[in-house]
Order: sequence, then structure tokens, then C-alpha cells
Amino acid sequence: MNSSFFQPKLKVLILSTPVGALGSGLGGGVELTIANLARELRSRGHIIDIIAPAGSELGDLSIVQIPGKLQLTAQTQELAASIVMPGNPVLANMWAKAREIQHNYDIIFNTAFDWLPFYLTPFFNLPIAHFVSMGSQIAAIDLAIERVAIDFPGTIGVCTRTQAKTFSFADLCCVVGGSGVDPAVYEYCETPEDALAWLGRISPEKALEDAVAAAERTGIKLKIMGKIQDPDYWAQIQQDYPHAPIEYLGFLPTHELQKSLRTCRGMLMTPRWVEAFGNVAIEAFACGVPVIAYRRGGPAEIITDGKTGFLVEPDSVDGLVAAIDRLDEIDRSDCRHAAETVFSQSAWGDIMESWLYQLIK
Ligand code: HBI
Repeated sequence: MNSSFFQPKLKVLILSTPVGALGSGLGGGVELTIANLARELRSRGHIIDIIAPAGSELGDLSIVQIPGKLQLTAQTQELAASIVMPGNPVLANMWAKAREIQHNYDIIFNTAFDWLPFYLTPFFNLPIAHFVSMGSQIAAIDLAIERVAIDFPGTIGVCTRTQAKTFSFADLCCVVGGSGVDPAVYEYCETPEDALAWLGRISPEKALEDAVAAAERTGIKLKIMGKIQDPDYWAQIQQDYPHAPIEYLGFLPTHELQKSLRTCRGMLMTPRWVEAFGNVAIEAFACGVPVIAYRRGGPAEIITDGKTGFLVEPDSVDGLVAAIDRLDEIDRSDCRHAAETVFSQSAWGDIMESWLYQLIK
């Protein structure tokens, strides 16, 4: 019986990321965060509603759909960028809706990495838990987050310590993880094919080209899954590595994704930026797939070097190739065990639930 049995049930309003409809893949790991958090809290008897851009869908979860123009992604803007709001901004429309219905809830859970929700925090009459899904991107947003971290202690949640350290106010952040996997959704595979996997938004900060280079060097097939966020970048990779043994499988729903992921000997994570968490790593673990990643950002805290995968010198394709040769040293059941314990949806649910209870007191 988890700790919440004797606590009142919560009414939580989740505000989605404004860079894409839920289910489009444009929201990256935040989509998994929202889906898993909503499912886990509901399974514990809490009431969860979600406000998201029109066109959103997330399985059986009911969503208040808001029209308007999507926000520019923060990671494609300069550090000194001004705050940009398009005409009829879906972000502002989402928060106007939240203001209108806030009296029905105990707390708001914000997942937008944007200036507006942080600026609006003192204008609301209920606590707002801010789930900060990336490291520092734009100085103006960092300032807005810091203001909230100071005025509303404990309300800034981050995925990992490494991510927190990209902010000057790291010590004011609460490390709450990025998501948790439901092991029942992923089928463990003990005997893989001779193939590797790469999962994620196909966008420059994810440096897919390094994984493709490793596939070309080793001659091992690389199965690529994820949303093509930057088509020009994807085309450039295919042009630069015409002979690499790669196969693009598309942006797949979880039950499809895990069917291909589980048969791989290992997954490569090649973040060029400070990946805040690395949800795809715990999805791989759930299938029994070890993860080779650059020793950078969230993956460096998720992977136990030599046990659930390998951490290599950042941006070193040689490092990836050397680690690929060692994949058979890993006991795949150790990866599965990590997903069933430390990185499970229920363990993460305990962390998130206690965070929300704390903020409501
Ligand atoms: N950019 N402006 C903005 N807002 C977001 O919420 C946002 C983003 N870029 C990426 C993103 N969210 C998520 O895909 C990652 O944080 C996982």
C-alpha cells in the first residue's frame, strides 16, 4: 500500500508543452512524462485533467483541446533570444483556460519550457508544480524560472542533477526524474538479433549522425525510430552516409516501438546537448536492451557503466564502436531489473506524488 493511502486524493490539472499536439512526437520525452504521470496518478485514485494543443491524443486520457499557433522550440533559439509569442498563441490560450478552471483543482502541473507559465505563476490562486524538461536554453526563460524558484520554493522540478547544474539556481531545483516505465508494456528479450537501436526526435541536438557513423564502421544494422523533426537534417545524414546499414522505422506508438527495440543487442544514445533525462534509455532497459551513451546529461545518471550499458567519451564515435564490441558483457536481465525497480512507473509515481503533496501543504 503506497504512502498516499491515508492522504486526500488530488485534483491535478496538467498543462502540456505548446510545441506540438500530444501524440505528434514534437513534444519528445514530455509526451511520455505526461502520459505515464496521468496513468500512474489515476491508478492511485487522483483526478487528472490535461490541457493541450488541439489535435492532441494520448490513448484513453481525456484532453481539453486548445486552438492556436504552436510555440517555437526553445532549443532552436539563441541564448540571448527575446521571448517570442506568435499571433493567437496556443500557449497563452492554454493558460487562459487554466485560469478559468483553476478553482476545480488542487494544483497545476506545468510541462511547458516557456517564459509565460513561469511569469504567470504569481497571478494564479493555486500551487503550480513546474516540470522543467530541458537544461538551460534561453537566458530570458532561465530568469523567469529562477524568479519562481526563489518566490515559490520547491516548485521547480528537474529530471537529473546534471540538468539542474545547467542553471545558476541548481540548488533551488528538486530532482524528480523524467518518467517511469510500466514494465508490463515492454516485453523482455533475452536473445537479440545483430542490430542496434536509436530512438528520439531526429533533430541536430540528438546527433543521430554519430550513431549512423558507428553503424557504418561496425556494419551492424541500426534501427532508427522517432519523429523526423528536422527533415533537412535527416536528408543530410542520409547524404553523408549513403552506405550505412540503417533502417528508419518511423515514429511508433510504444507497443509497436518495443517490438523492434527489444530485438536489438543495444541502443545508442548520442546527445550533443545536455539531455535532461533520456526516457528512451529506461524504455530500452524494460526490453532488456543495454544502452551505450555519451557520458553527458541524464543518460550519465541513468546508465550504470558496465552493468546496464556503457558510458563513453562524449562525441567520440570510436568510443561508441569500442563499447558496441563489449555489449555481450552485459547481462540483459540486469537492464530489465532496473526498469522494474528504480525506473518503474510506480517508483517514479511515489516521487511525483510526494512532490505534489509537499507543494499543496
Ligand atoms: N520548446 N518552447 C518550447 N517549449 C517546450 O515545452 C519544449 C520545447 N522544446 C522541446 C520540448 N519542450 C520537449 O520536447 C523536450 O523538453 C523533451
